[in-house]
Amino acid sequence: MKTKLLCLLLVSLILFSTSLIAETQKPITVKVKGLVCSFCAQGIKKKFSTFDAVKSVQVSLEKKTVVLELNPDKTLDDKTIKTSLEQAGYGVTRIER
Ligand SMILES: [Cu+2]
Repeated sequence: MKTKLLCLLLVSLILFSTSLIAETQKPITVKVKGLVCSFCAQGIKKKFSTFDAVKSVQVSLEKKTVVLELNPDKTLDDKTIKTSLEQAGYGVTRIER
């Protein structure tokens, strides 16, 4: 009886996770000016982590990019991204979606 319940739980968990994958949005790539060291990267990561819509933040010092992965059904407009980075002292050269 217990095994059956556990099995049901596992199946629903798998179904749930696949539906999440299906809804995953295309990440936003932001080209950032002034992004030079790991402190910048940490600060930017921290900043975007506070956003409800942001699932994950990846910063590349080599490419000078910030890649934002959004949560399903959430949006983040260019203006918000640009303002946040400018307030932190960086410039935005391009936002790719
Ligand atoms: Cu820095």
